[in-house]
Amino acid sequence: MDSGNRTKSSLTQRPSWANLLKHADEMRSTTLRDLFTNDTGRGERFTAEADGIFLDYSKNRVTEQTLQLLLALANETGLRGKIDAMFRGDKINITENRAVLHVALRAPKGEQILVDGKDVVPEVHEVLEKMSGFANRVRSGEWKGATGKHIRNVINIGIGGSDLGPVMAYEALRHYSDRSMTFRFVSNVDGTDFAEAVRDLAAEETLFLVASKTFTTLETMTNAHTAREWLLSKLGGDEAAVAKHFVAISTNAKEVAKFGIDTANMFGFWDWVGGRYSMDSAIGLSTMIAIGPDHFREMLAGFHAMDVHFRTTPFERNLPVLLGLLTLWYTDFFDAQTVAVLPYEQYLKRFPAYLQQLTMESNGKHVTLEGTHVDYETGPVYWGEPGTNGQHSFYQLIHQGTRQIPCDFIGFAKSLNPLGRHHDMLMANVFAQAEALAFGKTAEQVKAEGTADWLVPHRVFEGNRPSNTILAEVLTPRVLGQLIALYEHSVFTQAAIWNIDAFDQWGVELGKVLATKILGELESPADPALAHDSSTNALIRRYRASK
Ligand code: G6Q
Repeated sequence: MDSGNRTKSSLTQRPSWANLLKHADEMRSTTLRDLFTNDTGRGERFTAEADGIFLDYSKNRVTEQTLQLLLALANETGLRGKIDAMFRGDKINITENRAVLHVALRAPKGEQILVDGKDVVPEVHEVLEKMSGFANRVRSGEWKGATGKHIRNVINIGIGGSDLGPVMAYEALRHYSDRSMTFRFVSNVDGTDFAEAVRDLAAEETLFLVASKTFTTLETMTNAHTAREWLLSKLGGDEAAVAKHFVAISTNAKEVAKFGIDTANMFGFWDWVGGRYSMDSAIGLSTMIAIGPDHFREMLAGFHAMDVHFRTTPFERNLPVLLGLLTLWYTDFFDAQTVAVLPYEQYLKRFPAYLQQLTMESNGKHVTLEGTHVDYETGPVYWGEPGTNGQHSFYQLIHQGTRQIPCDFIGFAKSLNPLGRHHDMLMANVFAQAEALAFGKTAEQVKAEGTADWLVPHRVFEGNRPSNTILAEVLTPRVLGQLIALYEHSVFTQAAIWNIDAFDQWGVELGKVLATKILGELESPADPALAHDSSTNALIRRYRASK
């Protein structure tokens, strides 16, 4: 955006960048049809696999030369060293002076990861043990509410990184969850979210997990206080009930105690876990209660398997590196604005929404680590919906619109709910969509079907539209962990090359500050003196007049 007159960054001055620009020009006139015709083994060769996660990237507008140039760029920009720095616990989140160690959350016992000279792995396992004990007590009915009833309902109150992961994981792993329990997630400061979540629940059977790294987030604190009032109003006002119905997940013990939650019922994590990288920390307590500690550990093992793959596999066979490089290829050299993530698995219906935060909060940055404005595009917009639903809606634009939208199709060999021919039909659509996007349908083919001449252009599919196909055997907790880590490290790869800080999120601050100021103006009994722009002033007046 607006990069026309900027001085050239070190990235765009690199020889490999110049080579990629030149090569992209050549590739624009090559089609996937040609690439496949001229190389019949392509569909088998342009693939990679990591512990059962299979990536077919052959339907991308790339050749072996493209990959070599992208790998050269990764090497020139020091990707290897940057990966090592993250795993070593270096403070690579420079604007917040923090280490970035979500990988430590899934490190097996005995591994050593140092932050400021201290090994953090034992603490990770201590919290996991505490979570397991608690989850087992809730699941077995040993943990009782204030009136002696079993807990049947769990409500996670959190927002952003303290919500999107838990929601997504609950939906994704519902098959493995305790069906006698109800799980809900309240995030929005819109009171409707809370009201609808509790309207049919008995307070005496309800446990609130207040999930907030800082324990100061406006939405979460507002919802937590409302939950407290709701509970007390239903249980006769006895403050002692709070301890049985509220636990906290936070890094801020002081604020937790201030809220009235016993810090013995607090599950901690650390400032080296970013919100959007925290679903496998204590923030995942709702997931653990739903699926049980053993399944949760399986999920962690999946994350860890992908971490090891990312850290140790040569880049040309490294799934997150390949995925990251392909995204960068389209973003910077083909002017692609977005990436569509299309899971053909109903349980992954919240996966695209989860990835939106992971990718866009991480790589939505306009300055380099040195603070200079970039002269290249950074993070693309990620979006998507599960298939086959999307096919009957927005796929039209992907097939025949004017934009290039790289797609990630995600499919599984087996269904968790095998019903008649459903799964074959589902998977036939995955393969058909990727094929149609890549190869399209020519005017000759359309004509040969007897189509009237005037109608032919409408029915032509240009093809040449890139996609990845990611396949796994079946959606398990382990596979979910692998898939999330795959995208986490793809984001890392992109950020490393773009030389941006993928782990801060200053962009969300300004709106928060302004909202606090405006809230006072909306609630002030006397007409406030408004000093915003004329639009904001008028909107505030109109709201005050009609509220
Ligand atoms: C994530 C962001 C953000 C954060 C929420 C909730 O990386 O930092 O989405 O997770 O603002 O923050 P708390 O957990 O502190 O309430």
